[in-house]
Parts: sequence; C-alpha cells; structure tokens
Amino acid sequence: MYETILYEVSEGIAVVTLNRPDKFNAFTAVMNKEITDALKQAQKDADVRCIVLTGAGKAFNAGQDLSDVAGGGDVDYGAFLRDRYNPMILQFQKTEKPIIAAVNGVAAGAGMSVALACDIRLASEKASFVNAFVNIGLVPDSGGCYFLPRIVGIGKALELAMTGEKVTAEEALRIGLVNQVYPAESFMEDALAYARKLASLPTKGIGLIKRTMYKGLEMGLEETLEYEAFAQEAAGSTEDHKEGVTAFMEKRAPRFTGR
Ligand code: T3D
Repeated sequence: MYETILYEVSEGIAVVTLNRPDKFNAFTAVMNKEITDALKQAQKDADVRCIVLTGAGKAFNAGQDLSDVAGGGDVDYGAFLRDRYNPMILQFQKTEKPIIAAVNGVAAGAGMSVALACDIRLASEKASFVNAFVNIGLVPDSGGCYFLPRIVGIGKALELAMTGEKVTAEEALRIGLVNQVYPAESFMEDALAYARKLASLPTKGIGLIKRTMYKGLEMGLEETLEYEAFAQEAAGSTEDHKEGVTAFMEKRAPRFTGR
C-alpha cells in the first residue's frame, strides 16, 4: 500500500500512477522511494510483463515539489539527488521489463527526466514537456543530461535545457521525444493497448534488448558485439525463443509466456 502512488497489476501490466493531482504530482521524498519500490516489485513479479507510468489528474509530473526546497540556499542539492533521485532513475534501468511513460499532461523538471528514463514515451495530445530546471537556475538532473541528448540530439537538447521552453505533444513527436501521440479522450485506452502488445511479447528477450541497447550506448563496436553474443546466448535459452521458432515452422502465431 502506497501513500503517493497507485500500483495496480492487470493483464500482465503494472500501472504506476503518480497520485498527488492537486500538486501536479510533484515529487516528494516518499514518492521517490515509492516509485523505486514499485519498480522493484514489478521486476520481481513474473506476472508483470510491461510497466506503465502515468499521472493522476491534469499533469504527468511537475518535478520536485518546490515547497520542499523553497529558499534554495539551505538545501544540499547534491545529497538530495544522491539520496532520492539517483537510486530511482537507476531502478528504471535495472528493471528488465519494458517501461512506458504514458504522459497524460505536463512533464516538467525531474518529471520530464523520468519520462526520458522510460523506454517508450506515449503522449496525450494534451501533454507537454518543460525542461524547467533553467527557470529556477538549476541544471537538468535525474538523468536529463544523459537521456535528452541521446534521444533528441545534442543541439535540440541544449536548446530545450537552456531555454526551458514548453514543447507541445505535436512538436515532441516531430523531434522524436515521444513515440506516439493519441487523442486525449482515449489516451489511457490507447496507452494500455500499446502496453498489452508489449506484454504479449518475449519478456526475457525484451529485457535483454533493453540491457544490451543501453549498454551499447556506452561501449565501442567490439565490446557491443561481444555483449550481443552474451545476450543472445541467454535469449536463445528461453522458452519464448523455442516457441517463436516452432510457431514460425508450424506457420501459426506464437504464444509467448514471458519465460
Ligand atoms: O532539490 C532539488 O530541487 C533538486 C531536484 C530538482 C528536480 C526538479 O524537478 S527541479 C524543477 C522543479 N519543477 C519546476 O520548476 C516546475 C514548476 N512548475 C511549473 O513550471 C509549472 O507549474 C508547470 C509548467 C509544471 C505547469 O504550468 P501550468 O501553468 O499548467 O500550471 P500552474 O498553474 O503553474 O501549476 C498548477 C498547480 O500546480 C499550482 O498550484 P495551485 O496554485 O493551483 O495551488 C502550482 O503551484 C502547482 N505546482 C506546479 N509545479 C509544482 C507545483 N507545486 C509544487 N511544486 C511544483 N514543482
């Protein structure tokens, strides 16, 4: 039972809903911990084959709750990030299942960084992204300086971080910041349909794709080739691999179980 988030599992999908709608779902210390815990729980649960992160109410997430840091000067921001945000962001990577950010409204500051740390971003046409850090004299954190240039390129990343300008859902799709935009009225249905599709695929293979591709961002070709060989050995020993090949040979649709 959580205080600041909702966690529900159904049809192979864990939906994590940030649940402080009157504060635009802004982060508190409790929320940072609860998200980390929910991701660990989803990783452990064999019934979960896809995770969807979304926000209650109008917003996805407005970043750090600024009422916690009002005054600024007395806050040890380094410690704040090391204790609260960095473990949470690392958990997104450690979770070897696909994570979808279902961005229902504005994603600002660390809320935008968290969306970037997800593997897939789906946006409502009412969503927007604000790299709000500069507006309060701060640097993008929570992985913002890592993910943003890798997703949209360094030129666009610097522009968004230096200006703090709002990016609409339409523009986000154009620059590759999101994968799909859906109508506001059907947004969660559309996002869950996307999640159901991912949840029906070979979960272990997808976990290995995630790990190998993120590692590949950090490695040269030779090391990546070696890691691919290692990952393929593991993927090749899964039941889903056998089922995929058998189904192909039998000319039928595969029935993947995530094992
Ligand atoms: O320790 C550290 O701080 C280091 C870690 C930093 C991580 C960070 O995330 S730093 C960046 C923090 N976030 C921001 O600076 C964003 C601040 N918010 C905004 O810029 C805007 O509110 C939005 C762009 C998100 C949305 O704009 P808009 O016009 O749609 O809504 P609004 O009227 O500004 O806000 C609606 C309500 O949400 C409002 O409350 P009220 O007046 O209706 O009672 C507003 O105060 C509240 N709200 C929005 N963002 C935050 C917030 N309350 C607390 N903290 C927030 N971050």
